[in-house]
Amino acid sequence: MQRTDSIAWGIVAVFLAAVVAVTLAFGASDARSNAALPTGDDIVTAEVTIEGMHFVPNSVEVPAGKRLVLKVTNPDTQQHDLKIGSGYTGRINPGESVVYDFGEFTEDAQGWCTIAGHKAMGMVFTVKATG
Ligand SMILES: [Cu+2]
Repeated sequence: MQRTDSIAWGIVAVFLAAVVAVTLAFGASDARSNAALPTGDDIVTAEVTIEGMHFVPNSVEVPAGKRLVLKVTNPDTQQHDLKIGSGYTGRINPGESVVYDFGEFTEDAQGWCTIAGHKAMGMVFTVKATG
């Protein structure tokens, strides 16, 4: 009886430890999240909406030394995404938003939607590095 209780509590403890580990691994370090835009002196944020095969707005200025964090919202009826350099939001489902930290920019950069044909139809986004 005593021994069975100990084993049961041991299993519970292992399970809880696993949940905490998974939460830390996938919560804190993931650049993509559905959270609200962060704030801070070292961050430039913008809300970008996809409308009729365009990003609105389709450009943003990022001063030197600041990180660009975008909230991209897709109200369209099909998936879209946004890739700028090595930064990538991943596919954004219809009706969903993704907050993504694209990091710092030392020079101008162009981004686009990677889904076939969308870039040619106007889904491009310009980052202007200033300062
Ligand atoms: Cu697209």
